[in-house]
Amino acid sequence: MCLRRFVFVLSICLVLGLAPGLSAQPVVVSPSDLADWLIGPFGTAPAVDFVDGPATPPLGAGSYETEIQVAASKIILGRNGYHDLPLTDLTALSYWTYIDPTATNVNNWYLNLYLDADGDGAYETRLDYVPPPAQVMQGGWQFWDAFAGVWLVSTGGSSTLADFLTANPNARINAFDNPLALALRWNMGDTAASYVGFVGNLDGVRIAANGVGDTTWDFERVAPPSGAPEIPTLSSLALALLVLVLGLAGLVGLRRRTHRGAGRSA
Ligand SMILES: [Ca+2]
Ligand SMILES: [Ca+2]
Repeated sequence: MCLRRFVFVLSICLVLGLAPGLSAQPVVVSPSDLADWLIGPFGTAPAVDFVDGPATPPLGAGSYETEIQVAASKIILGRNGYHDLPLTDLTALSYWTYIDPTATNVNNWYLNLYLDADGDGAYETRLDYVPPPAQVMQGGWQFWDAFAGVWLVSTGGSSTLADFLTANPNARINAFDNPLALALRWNMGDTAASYVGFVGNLDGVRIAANGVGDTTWDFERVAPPSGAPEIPTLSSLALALLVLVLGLAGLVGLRRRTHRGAGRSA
């Protein structure tokens, strides 16, 4: 393979070499700027905080942590802005979680999606995505592709989003069922005791939809200074490496031309 072709192929690989579930333009969510996230307790407020770490989060240096200490304690992180969106326009929905090694409860962050299943403007169905318990581990970040996963259906049974759309082609996201009008919301905790003992984190939440955009939110204890670039993501590191490779390729080409020129003039 000639050098030019090698550089081209490497460029494509590097640019496409993003970690799963990370769009190219993450948005930081921090205590000083929640970036339109609505975060609040339900029942007894659990211990929650924006923290550094743990370990190496999928984006930036920090994440959002929750510890459930008593029954009927829950934290909700939600977004509006997706109300009335046809479900078929949703193209990605994923997040990363970490469960602390000391946690005595390994139930995980779960996601609610509120729907008008028949498209008549009235809510009637909620889908719940719960990371498969058999895949959950402690002490490491894990990626969950809710868009491709299996969801519990409030009206009965379980389904992937694709199968739900086949059965309900007019389904639209509908936020009217809950007081905060959050069509999409991540939850930790419950109205019962089933999450007591959980200690864990959330980061790298991605929602992509036609007509709305593709955004990954990066939860951080401290927002980057205004105007400062965020801590490099894999995509920006890939681009930096690409620039380095192109620069080296240019130097090699220049040396070859210089060498040939010297040979002809000798
Ligand atoms: Ca983060
Ligand atoms: Ca309806």
